[in-house]
Amino acid sequence: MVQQSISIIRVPFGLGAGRPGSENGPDSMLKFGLVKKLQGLGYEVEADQCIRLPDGVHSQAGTKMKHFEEVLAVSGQLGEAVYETVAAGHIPLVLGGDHSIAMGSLAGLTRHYSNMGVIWVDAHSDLNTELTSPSGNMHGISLAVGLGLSHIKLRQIVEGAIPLKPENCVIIGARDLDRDEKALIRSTGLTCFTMHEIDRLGIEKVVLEALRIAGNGTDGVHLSFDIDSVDPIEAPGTGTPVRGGLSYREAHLSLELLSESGRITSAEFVEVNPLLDRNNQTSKLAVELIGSLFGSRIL
Ligand code: 4U7
Ligand code: MN
Ligand code: MN
Ligand code: MN
Repeated sequence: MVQQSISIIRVPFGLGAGRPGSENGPDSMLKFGLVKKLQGLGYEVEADQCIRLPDGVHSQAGTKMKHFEEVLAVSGQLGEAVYETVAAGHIPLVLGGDHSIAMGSLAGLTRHYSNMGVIWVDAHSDLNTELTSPSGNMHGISLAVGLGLSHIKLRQIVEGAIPLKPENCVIIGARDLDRDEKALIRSTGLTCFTMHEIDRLGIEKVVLEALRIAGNGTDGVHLSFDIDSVDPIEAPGTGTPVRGGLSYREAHLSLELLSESGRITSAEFVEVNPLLDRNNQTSKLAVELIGSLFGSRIL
């Protein structure tokens, strides 16, 4: 991460998930010392941006994708804020909220970066579309939207936004993929390092390879970090936990390697759900992990 100023953008929005609580993620991460931590690492931190659902936006009951209108409204506002932030030369650090908000981040970022890579750390691939989604939850389609595979396009969210290229997108930590998501991974050629591959290759090799792919010829690399990538033993406070995830050490090492690379130009941390947490363990972990991404080290 280049030494500059960080602009935290809070997105207290959880309607893209199937259960409530992730809307409390941003306040919880701030409460457990995120700003102090980043300032202690030498950054100038601005934390006054907050994206709220505009009044009067409601989806029709009975449409297949739940809270479609609300997600698009929030994403539009977030996309503009992210675009303004990068255009002003600050590093956007987006705090979710559920993972549907990534549509907004990606829209704002691809308006600025003409060829952006993405590293998507998640137990899931978020590659359903409105046609394949088994749940109707918008947080399960955000990467598909980013890649231009859904009817929802990034340019509808932010004018001038462009789709991601699958050859510059990498998923790390996957262990719960739906049938149509697996088929999309095969047909698009997007790289997906499952937990199986992390077991076999080791997390260091996987992250360095991910950086090579997402960094190859790109003018920016966005990190989208879903806290459910981490094993539920360490991160129980999330709406869609899946056992067999990244260990505490693997999660930290991943973020340390991303930090050392100096290639990450924006990040979002999503799916922290304080209502489902145990002793705020997950919020505290998220703050620590963000610290690792921005250069916190043992010695
Ligand atoms: B998250 C799921 F069916 N694939 O589409 C779906 F298993 O942002 C889960 O990664 C999506 O947490 C999880 O609803 C979305 C389901
Ligand atoms: Mn996700
Ligand atoms: Mn997930
Ligand atoms: Mn989730």
